[in-house]
Amino acid sequence: MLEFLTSGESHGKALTTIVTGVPSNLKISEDYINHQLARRQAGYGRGMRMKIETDKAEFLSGVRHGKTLGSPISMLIKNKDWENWTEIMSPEPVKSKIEKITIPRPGHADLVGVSKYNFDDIRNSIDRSSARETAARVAACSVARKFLTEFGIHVGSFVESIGGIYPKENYSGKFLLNKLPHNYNAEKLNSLSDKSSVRVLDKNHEEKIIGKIKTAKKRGDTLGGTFYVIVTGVPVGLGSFIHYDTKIDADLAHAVMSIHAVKGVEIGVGFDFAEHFGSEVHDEILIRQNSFTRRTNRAGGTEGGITTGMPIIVRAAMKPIATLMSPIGSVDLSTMKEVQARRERSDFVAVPACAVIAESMIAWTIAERFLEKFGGDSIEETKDNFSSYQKKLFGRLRKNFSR
Ligand code: EPS
Repeated sequence: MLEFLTSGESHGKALTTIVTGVPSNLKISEDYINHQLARRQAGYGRGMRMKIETDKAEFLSGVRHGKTLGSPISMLIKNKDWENWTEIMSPEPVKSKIEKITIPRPGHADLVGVSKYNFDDIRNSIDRSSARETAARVAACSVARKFLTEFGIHVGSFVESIGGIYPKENYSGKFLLNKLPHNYNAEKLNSLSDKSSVRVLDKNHEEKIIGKIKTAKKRGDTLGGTFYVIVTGVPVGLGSFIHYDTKIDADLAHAVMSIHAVKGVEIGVGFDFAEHFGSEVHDEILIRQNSFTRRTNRAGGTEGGITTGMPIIVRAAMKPIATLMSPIGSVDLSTMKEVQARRERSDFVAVPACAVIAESMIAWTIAERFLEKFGGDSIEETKDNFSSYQKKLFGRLRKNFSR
């Protein structure tokens, strides 16, 4: 079973992750992981912290001479900012008096964190609830992403809107209406979106969004947005309808909703399904080149909690960052009086980064279900199992149903 854990506080010494269940002999390098980490750090509207950090993962175990060993893969990502926080975040008690944070930011985990864990300093809550943790997630999930590429499965994303600014062209429609070449590789999306400072697909749209972010900055305010993640090359049959916790659409929603500040997730046309006749939205089944395909892909690549073989299409909404330079109302827990919320260094917009994190979490989810179905202790064994299934799939059904 594929599993990962992360550890680390935002201003602690480092972030770490342990990834288990990866078959042996998968080719992987620190450069591959670091490329994904750099993508997570980018985006117009991020704050000062991203100028301090250049996230780099270092393998501590599980990889030898560029290949996985099948043993737990552990990685370390140092926080460069740690040198400015050695006293405040010291694991040992310190002599100097550390000022406690007593005013929670609405929308952040500050108040719920101190309530739940019985803290006397909001710092204890801030540091683990920070989206900095997603650097460790991206490192872990990049192993899954690399694994998937061995099977022709690719993950890409783009930002659809920031602050309510949408593109003129309905890009997502291309995926939902299945207007792409048969062998479309979703990574092509990244070669376009990564060129944009807000990870959108056209220049005009980018300019409008940057204008809106500048307005937000001037107001001391923040913005959220929506993005798409697309996965191509997914085989038929990942996930299952057998139980509530085996459905891959539920897994995908969980994976994306677990990302900081994500408040909505849709698969395929999502909420739009609710507004149409069934005949207008379900994807007709066709036979092409000895396999099944669909005229459209409004279901977003899943039916009955199982992948259909069409691209997976996930859309999600991220709320605006909670830290506001022009704060809204809160309460000072040291006086129990109503005051303005505390300012704290933060981002103005992190939707482009969020899309990269969602790509990573989705790659993880697909890899989990892929390994559950095809197994294998080595990548060679997984490949044998996979290719035998793929080869026989259509013929088996034809035989089963032949009269
Ligand atoms: C982040 C690091 C954080 C924030 C951001 C994400 O660093 P710092 O708190 O030192 O500025 O920039 O986290 C948040 C917006 C948040 O609300 O927690 C990162 O590495 O992605």
